[in-house]
Amino acid sequence: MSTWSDYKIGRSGRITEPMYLAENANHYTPISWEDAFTKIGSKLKSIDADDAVFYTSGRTANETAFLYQLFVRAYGTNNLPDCSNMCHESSGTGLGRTLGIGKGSVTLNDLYEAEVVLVVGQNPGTNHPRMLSALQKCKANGGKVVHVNPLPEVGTEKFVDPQSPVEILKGGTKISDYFLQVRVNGDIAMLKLLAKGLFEAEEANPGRVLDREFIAQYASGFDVYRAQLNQENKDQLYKDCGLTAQQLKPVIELLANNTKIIICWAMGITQHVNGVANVQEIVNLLLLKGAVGKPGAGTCPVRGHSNVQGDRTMGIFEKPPTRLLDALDGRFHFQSPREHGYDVVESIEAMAENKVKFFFAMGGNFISATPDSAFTGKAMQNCDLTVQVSTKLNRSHLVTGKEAIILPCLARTDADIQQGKKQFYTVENSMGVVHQSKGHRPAPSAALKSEVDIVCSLAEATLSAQDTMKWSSWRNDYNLIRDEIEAVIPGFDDYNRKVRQSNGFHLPNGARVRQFNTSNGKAQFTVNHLPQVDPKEAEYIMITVRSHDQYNTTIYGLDDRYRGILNERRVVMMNDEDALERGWKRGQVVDIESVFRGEKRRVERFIVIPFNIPRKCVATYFPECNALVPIGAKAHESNTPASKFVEVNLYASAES
Ligand SMILES: Nc1nc2c(c(=O)[nH]1)N[C@H]1C(S)=C(S)[C@@H](COP(=O)(O)OP(=O)(O)OC[C@H]3O[C@@H](n4cnc5c(=O)[nH]c(N)nc54)[C@H](O)[C@@H]3O)O[C@H]1N2
Ligand SMILES: Nc1nc2c(c(=O)[nH]1)N[C@H]1C(S)=C(S)[C@@H](COP(=O)(O)OP(=O)(O)OC[C@H]3O[C@@H](n4cnc5c(=O)[nH]c(N)nc54)[C@H](O)[C@@H]3O)O[C@H]1N2
Ligand SMILES: [Mo]
Repeated sequence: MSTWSDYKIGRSGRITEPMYLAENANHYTPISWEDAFTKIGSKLKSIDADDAVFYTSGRTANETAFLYQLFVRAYGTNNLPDCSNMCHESSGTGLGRTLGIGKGSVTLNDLYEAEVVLVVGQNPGTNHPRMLSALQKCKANGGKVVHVNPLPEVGTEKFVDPQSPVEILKGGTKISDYFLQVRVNGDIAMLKLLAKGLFEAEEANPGRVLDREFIAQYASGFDVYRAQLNQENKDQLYKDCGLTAQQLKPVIELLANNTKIIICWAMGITQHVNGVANVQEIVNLLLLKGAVGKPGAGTCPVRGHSNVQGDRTMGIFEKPPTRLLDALDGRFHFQSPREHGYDVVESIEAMAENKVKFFFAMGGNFISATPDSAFTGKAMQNCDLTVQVSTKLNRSHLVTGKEAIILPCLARTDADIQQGKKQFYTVENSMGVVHQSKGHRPAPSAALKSEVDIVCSLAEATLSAQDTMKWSSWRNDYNLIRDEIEAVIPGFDDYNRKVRQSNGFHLPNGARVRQFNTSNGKAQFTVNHLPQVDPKEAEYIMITVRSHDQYNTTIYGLDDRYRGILNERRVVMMNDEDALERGWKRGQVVDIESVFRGEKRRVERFIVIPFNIPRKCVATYFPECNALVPIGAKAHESNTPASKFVEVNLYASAES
């Protein structure tokens, strides 16, 4: 199977029994559930807790996530990296510092009501199609949408609501009113220009543009922020963002003349070395307008996996707040570890240094999703035992530790019946709404276990029995797990009742009501310096993006219909003139080499597609180009791999 493409692996169906790969073996063989847990438990009991790493992807439901982090901490470590580390960690860090909560502040209603929505570094047409209906509703109410992206993402340009016959006849609505084709990583420069524009408008119209009352009452750091903004040179800012005064003018007017403003963003903002600063600069702009904590306004980091936000709320975090640990200790009578654990990049680095003996993945595809594929693959092979809880087969089952186990689990669409009773799970969406999730499809095999069951068995095989931890009852009745969550995690009062309401319930959100849980109780303006935009060591800046027919590392098809790229994923989208300059036409075969602090990484035989993208910027697909993303290129503070800023050279491939 190692020779198969990811596409083929992903299409090979589900496995229904646990599989074991012995040391030096080249095939997996079936193993009983009991033997699998015995092997895992005895390994865990034989090593230091901090030599084990427990990864989580973002599909894991609240109930599983809560029990999983409880088990891991009772075992003795905070090594709980998750896909968030590669995704919205920069948002969590930047928002936590400035607004006191690491999540967005808006609800769906706010989006409908907003007068202006900026969609920055996000491709909703492909990745969040349901959000287009919300934007369409916003526009029907008179709102305007501004799209900020190096690529003219077509889904945002034209959207046909499949539910509406009238829409289908009209050929759809244009979602974005303005498109700002920013250079890769030009967002801070652009945001500063927009802010400068607002200050100028305020001078012309004193008291009409900035929300002075909000700034005085709720914010701090305004004077320092303004003084630094004054120092910025406009010509430099225009050069860095690649936009003109003419392009920015109408957007500045929109922002100046309206007060209900929402900024949405995703990976184009977070996956940069300066990802946290990007988020903070977004907050600055909103604060100037008092556009936080009122209807129709606020922050909207648009999430990926269905429960990535809930997992964090449940305590899947390598840097847990003391409040959570104290609550766990109080409820379950043990001493949780206080030292921070490894995040994703730190886990890989620790593996490379032979410090990790055991790796466990609750879902996901660690090997393909992480940066620096060759380095990460080698690092993983240093582990003694690696275990994957999975619904589908993927590359992570083939690049493993010396021994490996696959534990197949029920998917969230499968009916989950324990002791004759149908169970349901709960998840939290991007807007902080907790609701039920229940599978209906009959499970492909009666031998499959639920994720909750797997965690309980893992705990029983590893921990000595403790009467505070009722693994055998929890696995049979998920209501009992929700009672534990209610006792430990704030905001879940009356959980079992409230989550049975038809639309679930909203978790408390300080920023939404202008209670800023920061060091001084105020929203913080921050000073963010201009980041690197030009390549220093190579010729181009590469971004890695998703196509229409994939869900992260699962490739459903080889077409990217919105971008008009068919039947091929090993492509480099490059600026027409840049291509012309090299004498290359569509179809030219090239090798891509990334350069980082003198280190070089290379992938071969990619096809050039001349494209509408700023000069010296190129785009490739994730995960095909993860081999080029250096493990050392990561965001300050959030440690998120900088997969949207890789310096690369392109070379015509040698004929073969
Ligand atoms: N169909 C589908 N849906 C998905 C996923 C999927 O793989 N497939 N993945 C899910 C997950 S986990 C996530 S996190 C989300 C991801 O959703 P997105 O963040 O929309 O996904 P990406 O393809 O990474 O696209 C990032 C966008 O940022 C732009 N961009 C890149 N660099 C910059 C920059 O420097 N500045 C600006 N302004 N823009 C930039 C790119 O051109 C691209 O349009 O989608 C989720 N939904
Ligand atoms: N270069 C580059 N790298 C990136 C990104 C990028 O934009 N560019 N994006 C990053 C982002 S935003 C993210 S979120 C990560 C994604 O990282 P991951 O979450 O690790 O990767 P996925 O591809 O979403 O994982 C898919 C696998 O999850 C398993 N799975 C699916 N559903 C379930 C379930 O219900 N239970 C269990 N146990 N398993 C299940 C299946 O086996 C499937 O093969 O990748 C990151 N990596
Ligand atoms: Mo993500």
